[in-house]
Amino acid sequence: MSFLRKFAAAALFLAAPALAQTAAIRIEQPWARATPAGATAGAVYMTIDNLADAEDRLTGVSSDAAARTEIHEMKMADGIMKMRAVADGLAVPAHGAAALKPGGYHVMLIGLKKPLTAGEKVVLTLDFAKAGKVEVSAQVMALTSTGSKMDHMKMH
Ligand SMILES: [Cu+2]
Repeated sequence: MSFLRKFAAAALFLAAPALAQTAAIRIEQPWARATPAGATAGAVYMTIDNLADAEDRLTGVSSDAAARTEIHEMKMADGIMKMRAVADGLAVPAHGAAALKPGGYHVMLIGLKKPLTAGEKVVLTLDFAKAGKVEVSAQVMALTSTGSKMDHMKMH
């Protein structure tokens, strides 16, 4: 009975969907915002879970989708939203998570080779100090900014 239970648990584990993960790092819901025509930069968001007993650090990101890829932070400074590249990476606490989301941390794609189009995917390689390289496929979602909604309302 005990053997069967163990076997069932192992089978369940093997049947788990192939998420982007190493033993220690799990990426949840990676997504990017579709870019308007002519835009040369785009942002990618996700939640990084660290299942390990030690802190890890996202030290770099690369992608074939853009000329350059940076880890950015958005912050209010003197009443203005400003973004800048984080100097020494993004810490992911042990048994914790780091959230990349609009208005905060994000992966910045600079010099897009083509616009990010809703329904497509953008592939990134995340580089962690301890876990190493983790490939992520981010879903591109429709562009919904307050600005475009207002423009749309004005048309009616
Ligand atoms: Cu940015």
